[in-house]
Amino acid sequence: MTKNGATQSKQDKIWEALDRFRIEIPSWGFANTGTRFGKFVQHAAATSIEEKFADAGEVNRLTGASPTVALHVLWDVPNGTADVEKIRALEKQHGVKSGSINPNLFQSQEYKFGSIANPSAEVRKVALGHLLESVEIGRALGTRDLSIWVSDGSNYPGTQSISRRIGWMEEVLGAMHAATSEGQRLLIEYKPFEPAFYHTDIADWGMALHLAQKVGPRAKVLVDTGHHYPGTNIEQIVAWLLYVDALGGFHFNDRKYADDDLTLGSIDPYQVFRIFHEILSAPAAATEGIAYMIDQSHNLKGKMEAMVQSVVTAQELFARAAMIDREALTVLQDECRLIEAEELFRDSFWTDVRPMVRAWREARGLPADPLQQLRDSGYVDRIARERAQRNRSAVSSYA
Ligand code: AOS
Ligand code: ZN
Ligand code: ZN
Ligand code: ZN
Repeated sequence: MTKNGATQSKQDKIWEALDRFRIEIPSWGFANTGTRFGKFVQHAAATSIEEKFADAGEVNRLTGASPTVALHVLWDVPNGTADVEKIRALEKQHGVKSGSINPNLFQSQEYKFGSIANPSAEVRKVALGHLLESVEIGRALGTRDLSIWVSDGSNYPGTQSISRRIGWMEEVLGAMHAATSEGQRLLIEYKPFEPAFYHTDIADWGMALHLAQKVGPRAKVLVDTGHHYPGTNIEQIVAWLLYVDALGGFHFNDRKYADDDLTLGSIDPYQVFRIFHEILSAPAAATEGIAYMIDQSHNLKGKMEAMVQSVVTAQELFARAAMIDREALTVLQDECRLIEAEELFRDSFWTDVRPMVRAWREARGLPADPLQQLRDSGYVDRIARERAQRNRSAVSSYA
């Protein structure tokens, strides 16, 4: 093939990949968050579901790749039932749809010693009630995924029965699964520690996979990239989950130390590239339903800017992974031509795809540079002004 021909086919691969790549953004990524040491309030942060939909809609308008927004039951849908009419109106107004439904099993005082793994049958019942409400919310809104993150665990050896808690979780999640309908899925997330520091009830992908397989066919595993010990080979976990048809989706974020929730690819973009490569190497049928979601918390960075950066970075890394000549790579792997295989792999990673992504954006009628467009539009200044004003009047009306 001529040099031009080769470039052409790379461009085709990239455009085709970008046309189908979508990543969900979390409503909580637009809200004020911080660490246990303090919260630095940003005037532009969203404080209501209306503002979160507005911000998510703006990110989607800029990137064309984030048409759904993850909702958090307690924070976005208080009282346990969705105001479907109101949410439908917001979806229409801002051009983004509701995405995964995220129950909250970690904030209520009742959950001090656990939610679905709590030794008290009473508390487990409360947790199940909340999960069933979440299933209902998902059904009412017509969304597919329910993302379950369980913060349960213990802080000191000997203080809880690790094994009995497994059975309790199986029971509750089994009952939740039984309540789901055909088009719904249960995504089970794992995390090694925090807030529990000795044992966490769903600590790794083995435990999440067991629960998913135990509770039923509509349950899958959710991989949050920040929820691994340093050095964990996450792409290998992804390859295994794909192999056993149990990969439900991702919470993307980056980390340097623990569950830092930094913007995707900010510390180790090569890892995201390697994850995408495993997905793109798997049979299409196994990867169709994968939910790509962002789970980040922007403490110091502007929320809108951070979200646009993340979506754009995801697109660029997906494009780079899509470029790999997988047929050629397979030959090199089979013949154990190690250096050539590695160089072929690295060549895609080191290719600056930004001009090609830019051309794709222009061809699709999207802003060529979403971050610049965000700046030029004055959106952040405007919401900062409006929301600061509104917060001031809210405060003074309390006085
Ligand atoms: C917590 O560490 C998990 O990443 C959760 O997925 C997520 O941050 C939470 O569900 C948001 O409510
Ligand atoms: Zn997560
Ligand atoms: Zn995380
Ligand atoms: Zn997390």
